[in-house]
Amino acid sequence: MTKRNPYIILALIVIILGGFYMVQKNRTPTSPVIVNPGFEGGENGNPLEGWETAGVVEAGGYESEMRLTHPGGNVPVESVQKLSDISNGWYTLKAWVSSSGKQKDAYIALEDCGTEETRAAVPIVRDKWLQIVVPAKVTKRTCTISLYSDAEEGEWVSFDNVEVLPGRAALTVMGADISSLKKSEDKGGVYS
Ligand SMILES: [Ca+2]
Repeated sequence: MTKRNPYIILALIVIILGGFYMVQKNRTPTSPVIVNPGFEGGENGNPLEGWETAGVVEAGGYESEMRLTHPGGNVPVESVQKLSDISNGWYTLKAWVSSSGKQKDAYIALEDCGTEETRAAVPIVRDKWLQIVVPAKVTKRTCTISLYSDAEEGEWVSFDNVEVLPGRAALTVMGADISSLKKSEDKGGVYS
């Protein structure tokens, strides 16, 4: 045992901790936790747990029991859920959507993320589930998921299986207008 050993051990500890720090720093952000992302109900039995919404939960979800539905009416309906304490960086919001096909306006959005709000329109396709996606860059460690629809009485827009994943989706149909979505659907295209 020479007296240099303590220094060697100290140097090793510094190297190991430094490496650990680098790994932590460069780690890809994890997926933010969304409460009740599929509207199958929370632990307390509230079917809308986690969401601030004037929508309703009803049967007939995407590959599941339940879905969130925005009924049409005099005022638009918005459902939101705020994600707090997330790492800054790019995220992509994904949701399965379906509608009566006559909405005036409907979209999924990421807002209040520190950058400009981004949206993806719910395609005008009747009674068919489609997955739409939209990315946003988070710069203030929070971001709000918004599901929005404006439709006449008797019409409806549904949402299910909401996800937010780290990374930026690279999609050609992203933000495309409805006519091009319809065209790409006719060609057998998918939206995610
Ligand atoms: Ca569901």
